[in-house]
Amino acid sequence: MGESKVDRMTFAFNSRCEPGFMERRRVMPTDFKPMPEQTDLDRIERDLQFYPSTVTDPQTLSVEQVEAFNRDGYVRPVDIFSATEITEIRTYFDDLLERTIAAGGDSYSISTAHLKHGRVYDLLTDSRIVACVKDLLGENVVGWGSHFFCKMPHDGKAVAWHQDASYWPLTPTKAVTVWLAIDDADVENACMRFIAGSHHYGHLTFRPSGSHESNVLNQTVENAEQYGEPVDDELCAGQISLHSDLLLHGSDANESDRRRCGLTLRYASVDVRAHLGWNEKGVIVSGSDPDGHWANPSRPLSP
Ligand SMILES: O=C(O)CCC(=O)C(=O)O
Repeated sequence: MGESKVDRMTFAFNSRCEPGFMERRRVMPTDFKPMPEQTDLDRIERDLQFYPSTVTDPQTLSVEQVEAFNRDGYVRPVDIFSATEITEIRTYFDDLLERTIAAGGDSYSISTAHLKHGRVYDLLTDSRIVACVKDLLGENVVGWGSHFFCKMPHDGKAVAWHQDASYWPLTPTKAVTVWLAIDDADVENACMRFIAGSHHYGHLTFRPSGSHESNVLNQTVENAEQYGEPVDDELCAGQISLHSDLLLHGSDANESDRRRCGLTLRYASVDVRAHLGWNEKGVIVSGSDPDGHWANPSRPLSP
């Protein structure tokens, strides 16, 4: 499950309207696996320690929320979309899910969606969401990930306790996940759970998940409660939470009759370096990228 497709750059020559004019256009790779091989990750020297937010004059979050992020590793809940807006987003997602399932995918397989779907790119770059992220990461921010975690009723899938940074070929750990509730998410339909303060422990030991765990991902941190208090990330549709890439989190299987869909949007400070070609995913959503490390792809045309 490597990133070989990503590492192989492909280029196409497209003719333009003017006779005899050939434009050299780069074809952006879009087929990234959410979980690189462990052997590939092990080859990368990563700095996996918590970098607290240094923002002292947040413009959208409060000073207390920034302090809470530094102390607890998360901020929640934050109102973003109105009922009308999130209903439109849900209708869009329902259609995308239908198309995905018809093409052989499932409710967890829509990832790196901002490179394929213009509507998801719009969510990644939404100014209200980015404003919150900037208050944690500072002015220069790249949005590089988008993955729907859609728990269908009784689908039996859990997300074992894990740290996002453990999966990612990024260094240093200055990344934040925004979890946007597409559906209402509560204890009954298996909302995400955090272990408050667990981001202060650095990179924690994990084991590969066993098949009996029906884990959506593939790492499990044992005895998570030893690192802090579990917190239910209950959100109304249209709200977000934001969590550090080192915070332990996960979710149980959805035993209810209600769907629970969330869209994870991943951001990092632009000084974070991406390996395995992941810099190709990064859209500059605020400020600038002085080193030009991130590819900053444009909005995809397809819905
Ligand atoms: O949606 C969930 O239950 C888990 C999401 C998650 O693991 C993540 O944001 O990395």
